[in-house]
Amino acid sequence: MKRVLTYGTFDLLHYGHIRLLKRAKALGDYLIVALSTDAFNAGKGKTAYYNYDVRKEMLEAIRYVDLVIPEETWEQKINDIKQYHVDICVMGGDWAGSDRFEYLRDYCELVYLDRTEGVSTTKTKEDLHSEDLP
Ligand code: C2G
Repeated sequence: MKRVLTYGTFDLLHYGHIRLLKRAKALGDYLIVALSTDAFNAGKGKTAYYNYDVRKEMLEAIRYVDLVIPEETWEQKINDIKQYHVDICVMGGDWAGSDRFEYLRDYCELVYLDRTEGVSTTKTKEDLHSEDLP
């Protein structure tokens, strides 16, 4: 059984997230999502629209996702890989080459997948605040 791990906030879930999760799952047999907690996001100066419990509930409803665990620190990744016997860590291309992930190559395969263009949580928020919505 090939086990895949990915990290993210997955706020205001959209098709870019879904396509990432679908492709991540296709790389193995079991997909673990380490979901940023509200406290971890606060540490990044981010506040998700939906809280952790709701974001977790939505991810668990996705057919590609087998397990959701909390992402509480930047430093937990090696422990996650060992604890869950992860074979592949997958992230979107915006993280390609990042020091936050490159060191994981010593512990598992690391794969960056192209982001889905034209959609993001930030863009959704900006569009909804826009005066010239149709
Ligand atoms: N993503 C994507 N296409 C988009 C938007 C997002 O492929 N249009 C991917 C991102 O590259 C990421 C995943 O979907 O791999 C989740 O996106 P975010 O919730 O924005 O994740 P992020 O805030 O980058 O959190 O420790 C790492 C962080 O937890 C990553």
